[in-house]
Amino acid sequence: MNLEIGLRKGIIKNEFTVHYQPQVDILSGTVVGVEALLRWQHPQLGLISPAEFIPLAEETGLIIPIGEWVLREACRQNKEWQDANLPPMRIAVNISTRQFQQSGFVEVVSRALKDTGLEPKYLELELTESIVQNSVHAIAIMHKLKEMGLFLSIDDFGTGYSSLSYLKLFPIDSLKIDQSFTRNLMEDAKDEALVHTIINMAHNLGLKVIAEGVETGEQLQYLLQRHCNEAQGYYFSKPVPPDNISNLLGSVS
Ligand code: G
Ligand code: G
Ligand code: MN
Ligand code: NA
Repeated sequence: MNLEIGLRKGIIKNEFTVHYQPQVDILSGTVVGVEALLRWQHPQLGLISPAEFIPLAEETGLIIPIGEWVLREACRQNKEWQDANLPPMRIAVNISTRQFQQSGFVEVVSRALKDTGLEPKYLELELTESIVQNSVHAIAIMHKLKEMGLFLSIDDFGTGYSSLSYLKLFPIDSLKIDQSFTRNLMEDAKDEALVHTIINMAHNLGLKVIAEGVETGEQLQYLLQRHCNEAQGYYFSKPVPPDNISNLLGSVS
């Protein structure tokens, strides 16, 4: 099968869905956000992971319509949860650098918020370090998004090729510690040192910090002792369809 043709058809035929993974405030144990994670339900091949099709979507530019669809769907879903009187929380959407750099990205975001009625403070954009390319443009866009009231974070922190100097320049709110550091936290002294150091660095810069890929109570306990703010991972829940989220709200730990 030609994946690109499949992707184009998938957009038209509505084959995409979004799953959601809770993000938990470590001190209170409450869900304070969810990350939107795209899923492709292919008619023949079944569920295809974004890891398999996002790179192609980026190369072909199809990430622009797909990314806009995810953004709108996530905003719509969060507003629906709020209208159903679930506790208000942030929804985090992954943004490809290519999508971020398209002209009119700020307008795409503001239209999604306006059309769905979601308040900007309940929308988080997860950006990656590759955004540092063309950083003058990126910083200007980030400032516009911050003025609108959005929450901005750096995803997969520490796995890109960038220098740390961008941390002084980017108007961001939080760092997401990549799961490759969290995974062997309790067994590998170097991973432990990196996680500890990222938490302290984030706090010294006035940023929040969230650990991804938390799978065990021991990892969570460690993160609590180190004052990491939030955690996300299979320990709490894998990404689930939207209907399952209401069961997870409130206290999960
Ligand atoms: O959800 P995991 O479930 O398999 O996601 C795999 C990868 O795909 C992760 O790196 C994740 O950030 C990325 N991803 C998931 N959903 C989206 C999306 O809507 N847009 C972009 N750009 N990346 C996504
Ligand atoms: O790049 P990004 O951080 O957006 O990727 C999120 C990816 O991590 C998704 O593929 C999601 O399914 C996966 N994921 C989330 N929690 C865990 C976890 O606890 N362990 C592992 N191995 N993967 C996880
Ligand atoms: Mn992410
Ligand atoms: Na990550």
